[in-house]
Amino acid sequence: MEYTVPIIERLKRENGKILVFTHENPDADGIGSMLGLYHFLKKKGKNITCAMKDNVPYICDFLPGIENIKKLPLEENFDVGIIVDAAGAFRAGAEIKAKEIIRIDHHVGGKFESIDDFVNPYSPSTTCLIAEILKKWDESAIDKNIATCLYTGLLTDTGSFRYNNVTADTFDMAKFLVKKGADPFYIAKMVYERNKPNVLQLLQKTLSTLQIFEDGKIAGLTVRRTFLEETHTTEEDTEGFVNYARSIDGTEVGFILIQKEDLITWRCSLRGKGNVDVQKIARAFGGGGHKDAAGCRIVGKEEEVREKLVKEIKKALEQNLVKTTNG
Ligand SMILES: [Mn+2]
Repeated sequence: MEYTVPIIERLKRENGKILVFTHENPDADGIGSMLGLYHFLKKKGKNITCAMKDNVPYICDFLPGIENIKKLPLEENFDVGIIVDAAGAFRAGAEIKAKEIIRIDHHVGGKFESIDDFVNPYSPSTTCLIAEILKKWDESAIDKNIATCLYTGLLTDTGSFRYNNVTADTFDMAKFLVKKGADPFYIAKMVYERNKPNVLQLLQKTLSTLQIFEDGKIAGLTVRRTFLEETHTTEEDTEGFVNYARSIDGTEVGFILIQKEDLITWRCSLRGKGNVDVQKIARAFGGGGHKDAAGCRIVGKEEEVREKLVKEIKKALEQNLVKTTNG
């Protein structure tokens, strides 16, 4: 049966100025989604701009079209703004001047922006959702550049096809994008094998802070501002560090605390191994995310912040224990 997708019909009709944007502290899924959509809409003759608040993380600097990304906030007024890979336009971290906002995303919950939103929390990446939209709109317009942007988000948001968001459909999508020109070896090399020596030094300092709680069920790492200064690195360089906490044998929840510039705000990333819903822990502190990957911000002294967080993780572990014993 033929069906229509509201966001496609909406964008086909739009002849005004379109802004595609993503969340602050952007990752490869946000940027890949933004650029994939940007290239496609440009091909369709649309007046399209893409922008985000922060700098491009260097792992994304190879993505085709990366030089076209503008910096938020923009003075310009747009007819429609499309927020990708975020729970709402508020996640942009900057003012957006658009008459209307539409959201394309795979986060749990989040803000309803428009009747034309395209949201599926079961999708492994937002680039997967973009690929579905573009495939349905005009499969033949998906070229190597678009496929490269979309495959990169799929690769990183699935942890290289290792996370529990991976299904048979994920590989179908990967196959589709590779057939369209994405080069898995090249992309993996660009994303994972361009470490800078000072980033490894930052990792070394970070690993030395490893703390284990609850007989190894919880593992935590800390990045103090001084580490960044001493190694001449930035917060973006801590991307993926939290996975070392999760990777420990027997760990259920891994977390990392990253000290912000003001020294009293801590950005916290949480990673689960399938048994604990870390999104609920993040939500207790006003954050959000997915079942196995979530984040929040906590204000306070380092020890106090860690204590509060560990207490909340323990609570989640206990609740999970009750659930499993009750079947
Ligand atoms: Mn994502």
